[in-house]
Amino acid sequence: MILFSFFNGAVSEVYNVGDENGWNSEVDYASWTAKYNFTVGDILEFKYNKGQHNAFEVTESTYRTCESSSGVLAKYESGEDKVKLNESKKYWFVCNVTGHCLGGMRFGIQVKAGHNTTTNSEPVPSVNSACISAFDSWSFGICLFAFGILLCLFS
Ligand SMILES: [Cu+2]
Repeated sequence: MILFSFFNGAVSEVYNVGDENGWNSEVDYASWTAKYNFTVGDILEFKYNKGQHNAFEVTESTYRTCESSSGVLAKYESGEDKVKLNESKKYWFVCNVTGHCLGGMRFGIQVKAGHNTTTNSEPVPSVNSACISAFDSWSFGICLFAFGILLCLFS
């Protein structure tokens, strides 16, 4: 069960946004996103020079207008931002530095439910049963040990 959870955890992918080019004005993000299938549990990593860019998760209308006075869902500004894709939905990202969104630093991706969705409901019961079975064999060992001492004492 532990191995099973571990295996499923290892399946999630980390996508470096823009691949080796990173997150900047020179990349065509429409063709970058077209290369991959994003699944719930995957991680997007935005790499850029802190302060020169940022990554905002926004609504679709904010993505279309690049007008970020509203519709901002999350802000990432560290320069090495890891964004976990927790939901099966359409995600929209823009750079909020003036002119960058209109200049092409924006993309939308469809995140599909997949292998990880079934595991999301799984970990609690599987960990519990793993603990219970571990405890059972442990206490069984103690019983054997105690029984062995008793045998020694009375023989
Ligand atoms: Cu930018």
